[in-house]
Amino acid sequence: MPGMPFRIQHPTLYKRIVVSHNSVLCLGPSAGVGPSIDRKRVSSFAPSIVSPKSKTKSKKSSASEEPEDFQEDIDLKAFQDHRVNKRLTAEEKLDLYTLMVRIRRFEERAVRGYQQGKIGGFLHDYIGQESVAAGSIPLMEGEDQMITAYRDHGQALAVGMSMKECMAELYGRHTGCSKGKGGSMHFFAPDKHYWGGHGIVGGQTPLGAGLAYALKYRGIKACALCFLGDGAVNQGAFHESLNLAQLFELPVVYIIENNGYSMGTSQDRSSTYVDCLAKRAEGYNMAWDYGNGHLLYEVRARVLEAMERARKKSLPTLLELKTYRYRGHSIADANFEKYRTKEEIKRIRETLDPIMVFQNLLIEEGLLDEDKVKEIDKAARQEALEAAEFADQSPYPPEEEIVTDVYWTTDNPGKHDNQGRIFFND
Ligand SMILES: Cc1ncc(C[n+]2csc(CCOP(=O)(O)OP(=O)(O)O)c2C)c(N)n1
Ligand SMILES: [Mg+2]
Repeated sequence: MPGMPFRIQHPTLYKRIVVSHNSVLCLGPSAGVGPSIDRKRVSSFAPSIVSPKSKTKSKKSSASEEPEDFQEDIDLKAFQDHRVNKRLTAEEKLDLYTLMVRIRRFEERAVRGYQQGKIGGFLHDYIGQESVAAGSIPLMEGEDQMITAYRDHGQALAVGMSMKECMAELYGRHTGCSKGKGGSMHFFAPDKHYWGGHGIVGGQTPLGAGLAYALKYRGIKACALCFLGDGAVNQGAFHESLNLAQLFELPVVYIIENNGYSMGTSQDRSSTYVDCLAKRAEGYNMAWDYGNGHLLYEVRARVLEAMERARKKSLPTLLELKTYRYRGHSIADANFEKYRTKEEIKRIRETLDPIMVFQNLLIEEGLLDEDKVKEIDKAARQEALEAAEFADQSPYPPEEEIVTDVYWTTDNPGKHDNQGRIFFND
């Protein structure tokens, strides 16, 4: 609320100038506008200073241009010593690595199913972005909740949904997590505090505020994670959500998974911004942060700080994590090398692949070796294969189910009046 100190984190991923460890650079709103800024501290664990990438209006870029975002000197070990990572046991670290490998092998198997004509509709894969789900979701505890957009498979596996129920959903089978009626974009598992899977760009952002509102209303100390893409930041609903989240001081963490593209449109062509997208939070007097989403340790550190702000102080945060998708917007996007260069994709794969980076760190930490890497990979491939076989052999939803699970009130007659009264007359 007014007067609240900001916690400002300068973009740390691209155009990095390493000056010294733990030195920081603060940014405030343009001189003369905006509320006062606490310039004392960015973050005790910020590894380096970065030079600002100032930009006030959109610039057209074509696939032939050298993207300015990807020429860096990145500290791949950043945040290794942050308390949230230091407290991890060897087993837990291996679990996080395994989760990323499982997500990738699941997605690859799903792509194959799509190409074989076994999966209809859309299929948006998460390959390249695994560290965001694996770095954030396992930090959920107690009554924490989460919600995301249609690129939802990684988060689903991260909350503990099985490959079988996820793959069956992709195949449109009744054994799927949404009974085969949701498909790729509409995974659901409320019992695991996973509230979807939403196909309308930005549509999940007011719902994310709603989850946080419900927690606060009921006096529960927990937070809601709400993931969105870089393309969703220009939706009106998102800005209404930010306004209400700060106004009501809701315990919500908005995580922009900035993979650089909205379908075939680059961030530069679709958004005006200064430095980064998360800085828009200043317009709502909201805390914000920005980081390298390729690095699992960094994701954990930044997400934890935002979750603690939500849980302990009931305050929202807008956190942007820079990430990348290697394949097309969906598997039907055959032109994914047309709106960006092959070199760009290759460079990210070779230098920042989240699984490769974490694998190297764990090898260095003495927790992984070649045999263990192969073993984890083999198990993940086998699990994905078995999930595809399970999906293939599962039945389609019965005809009579075509009208169920559309409106909650139709499936639960008589209960809606009750719900309404509880909410509005309390
Ligand atoms: C309200 C709305 N407008 C347009 C679309 C079509 N659409 C689907 S995905 C997408 C791009 C979103 O990109 P981004 O938010 O960056 O997510 P990403 O696909 O990169 O994960 C668009 C425009 C939609 N689903 N909903
Ligand atoms: Mg995007």
